[in-house]
Amino acid sequence: MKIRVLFAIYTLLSAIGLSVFAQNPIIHNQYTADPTARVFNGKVYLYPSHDIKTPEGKNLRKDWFCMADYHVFSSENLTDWTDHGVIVSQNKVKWVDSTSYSMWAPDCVERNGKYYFYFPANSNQVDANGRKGFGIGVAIADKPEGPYIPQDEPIKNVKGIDPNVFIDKDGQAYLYWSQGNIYGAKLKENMTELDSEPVIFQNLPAKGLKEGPFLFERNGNYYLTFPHVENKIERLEYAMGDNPLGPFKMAGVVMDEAPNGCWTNHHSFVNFKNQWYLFYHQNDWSPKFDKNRSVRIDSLFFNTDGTIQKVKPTLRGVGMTKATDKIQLDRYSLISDKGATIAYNDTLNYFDGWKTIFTEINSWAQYNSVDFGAENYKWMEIKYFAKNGGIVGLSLNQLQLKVVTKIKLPAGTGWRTVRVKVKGLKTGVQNIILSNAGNKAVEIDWVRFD
Ligand code: FUB
Repeated sequence: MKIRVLFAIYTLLSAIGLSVFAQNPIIHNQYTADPTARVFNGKVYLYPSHDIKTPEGKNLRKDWFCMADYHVFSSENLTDWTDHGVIVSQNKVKWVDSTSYSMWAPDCVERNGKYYFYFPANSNQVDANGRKGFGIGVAIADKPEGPYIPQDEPIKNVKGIDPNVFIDKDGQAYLYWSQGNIYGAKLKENMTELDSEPVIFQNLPAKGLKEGPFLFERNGNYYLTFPHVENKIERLEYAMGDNPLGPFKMAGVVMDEAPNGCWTNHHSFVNFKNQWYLFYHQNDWSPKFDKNRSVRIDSLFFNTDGTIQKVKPTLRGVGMTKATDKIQLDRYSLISDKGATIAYNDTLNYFDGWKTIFTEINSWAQYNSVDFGAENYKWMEIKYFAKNGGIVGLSLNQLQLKVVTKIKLPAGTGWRTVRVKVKGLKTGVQNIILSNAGNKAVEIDWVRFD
C-alpha cells in the first residue's frame, strides 16, 4: 500500500514537471546544453539551450545544432529540478528568423528586481553587409521563471553568439560574447544597450575555436573562462585579470576534453551555499549524436593563489540523494576495477537510463551521499535482472566490503522489482556499496529504502 502511495506521488510530481532524480546528467525529460546557472532568491536557476532532434521536412542540416526555444529549471538542492516550461521561443521574437532553429547558449541576470534573459539567434534582418547572421536579444521578466517579454530588436553593435553578462560590485554591467574572438563591452543601466565600444580580448589562444565566455569575480580576481579547441574538440580553459575588461592572462584548463568525444562543452560557475559548482554538458542521452547534449554539475575548488583546480567529470554529480528516492547505482562514485560495468537499459531509448552489471564475485559499486534522515529504514527495494538468481551484498561507508546484509534475488527471465528486509542501515548521510556476493551475474537498475 505504502509503495502504491509513493508511486502515486511520484507520478503526480512528474506530471507537474518536478523531476525527482539526482546525478549526472541532471535533467531527464529533454536534451539540455550550454548551462548558465544563477542563484536568485536562494534557489539555483538553470538557463540552458534546448537541443532537439531536427524536425523532418525542414530545410535544416541533420548533423547540426537544432534549437527552437528555451526552458528554465530551478532547484533548492541541486538534486530535484523543476521544469518551468518554455520562456522564449523562436516564433515569438520579432527579429528572429523563426525557421532557423538557432536559439543557442543563453544567460540571465537580475538587476533591480528585473530579470534579463540574453539569447543569440539568427536574425531575420539583413545587416549593412547584406548578411543575416547571429544577433543577441534580451527578454525581460519580473520573476526568474518569467513570463519573459522579448525586446523587438537585438542589441545594437553586437554580432555573435553565447552572450554572458557580469555585474561588478560597483554596479557596472558588462556583456561578453563570441564570434571567432571573445568580445566584451559595458552595458548601459537599461541592460539592453552597449555603453562602450566592444573590445577583443588579447592574449587568448590564437589557434582553435574559442566561444562560450563566462566571466565571474572571486576575491578581486576576474576569471574569463571559455571553451577552446586546443586539439580536436573543446575543453574548458580560463584566463585571469584584475579588471572585467582585461587584460587577461591565460591561467589553465578547468576541464579536459570529454572522454566520449562530445565536440562542444559550455559551462558556468556558480557559488551556492558556500560551495562552487561547475555546470557543463556532455551528450549522455545521445551517445551517437553529440549535438543532442545534457547538462551536468560537479563541484569545483580553488587553490590558495586563486587558480582553479581541474574538474574531473563524474557520474555521481552533486547533492544528496534521499534514501527513499530511486538511487541509480550506475551513477556511481567509485566502482571496482574488475567485474563491474555500466550499460544503457535500452539502446532504442537512451532516456531510460543505465544499469550496473556485476559479472564477478565481489565486484562492487559505491554511491555516495545517500540521506537516510532520522529514520531507521528496514527495507530495500531493488530493480534487478538475474537470469540464474543472485546474491547482492549491501555495505555502508567503507570499501572493505564489510557486508551488513546479503540479499538473495530470485531467478527470472526479465527485470524484477522486489522489496526485501535489510539489516544494519543507519540514520544520517551514508555512502552505500552494492556488491556481487554470489558467483552469478546480476544487473541492477536502482535501489531505494523505506
Ligand atoms: O549550443 C550551440 C553552441 O554550441 C553554443 O552556442 C556553443 O557554445 C556550443 O556549445
